[in-house]
Amino acid sequence: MSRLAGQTVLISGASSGIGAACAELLAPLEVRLILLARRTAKLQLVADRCVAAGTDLDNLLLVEWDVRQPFGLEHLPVGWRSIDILINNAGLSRGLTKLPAGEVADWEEMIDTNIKGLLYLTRAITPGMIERGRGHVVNLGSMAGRQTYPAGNVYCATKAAVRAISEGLKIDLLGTPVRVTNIDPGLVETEFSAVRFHGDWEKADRVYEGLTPLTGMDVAETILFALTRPAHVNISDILLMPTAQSTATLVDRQTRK
Ligand code: NDP
Ligand code: 8X3
Repeated sequence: MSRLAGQTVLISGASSGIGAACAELLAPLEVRLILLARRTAKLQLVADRCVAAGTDLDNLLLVEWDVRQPFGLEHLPVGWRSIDILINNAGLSRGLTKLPAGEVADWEEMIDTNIKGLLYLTRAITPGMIERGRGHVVNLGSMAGRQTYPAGNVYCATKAAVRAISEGLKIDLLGTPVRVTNIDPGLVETEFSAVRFHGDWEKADRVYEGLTPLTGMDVAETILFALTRPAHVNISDILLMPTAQSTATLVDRQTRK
């Protein structure tokens, strides 16, 4: 029996990339999975892969939701509201533009998704964790939250905010058994850069050109490690990056031919 058996896990941003990899990795571990995102067709594909990996259909709930909306448990069916693990993964960057030329709409989308979306889910779900005496919140920050890079301005700021929120939540949960983990990856090849460049996949591919980036599954495996430590162990903070990356801007592009 898996250490996580019987636990209910909500993954935001489960339709793609790191969130989808988390769903697939957790699928054979006898958990109940709530997969949340806006694109339901993509969520359905992830759900199909979870079923192929071993999840029972009864243990799978797909939720079409935009995290920029304030969230309440009433948006989940009765029977799915006792969440043990929250993976706050939904997030995005928009644009790579110097601040004086920045698009206000891009800033708002990043701030509303990466900061406020994470806060809404956390506010709705952590009181039940405290009440039931168990829970784990995993927040997807980024190396970008530790090191601001040129034209990264607002995206980097949102990820610095995630880091501060993770620290603050850990402090505020002291005296409860609820755990908090902040995960800061470097370059991960997902839809991330295509979203950043508003669908320009050629430009997106150039971000990962010449190096072997992390995969969504590399990050998911790291999250699983944190989730499966004994109850008295809180993995607070993880920075992981490709071997071919040293800082937000220092990358060796000779490693992938
Ligand atoms: P993807 O673009 O592949 O996945 C992003 C996910 O977030 C999608 O499932 C998307 O679903 C969801 N999402 C975005 N906006 C919303 C919204 N308003 N409401 C609900 N869901 C939303 O990127 P990644 O997997 O790479 O990104 C996952 C997280 O990891 C993000 O927080 C990102 O900042 C972070 N990260 C990524 C790194 C990278 O290099 N890729 C490195 C470090 C951190 P949908 O569009 O269907 O709603
Ligand atoms: C995503 C990593 O360096 O592309 O957070 O911003 S980076």
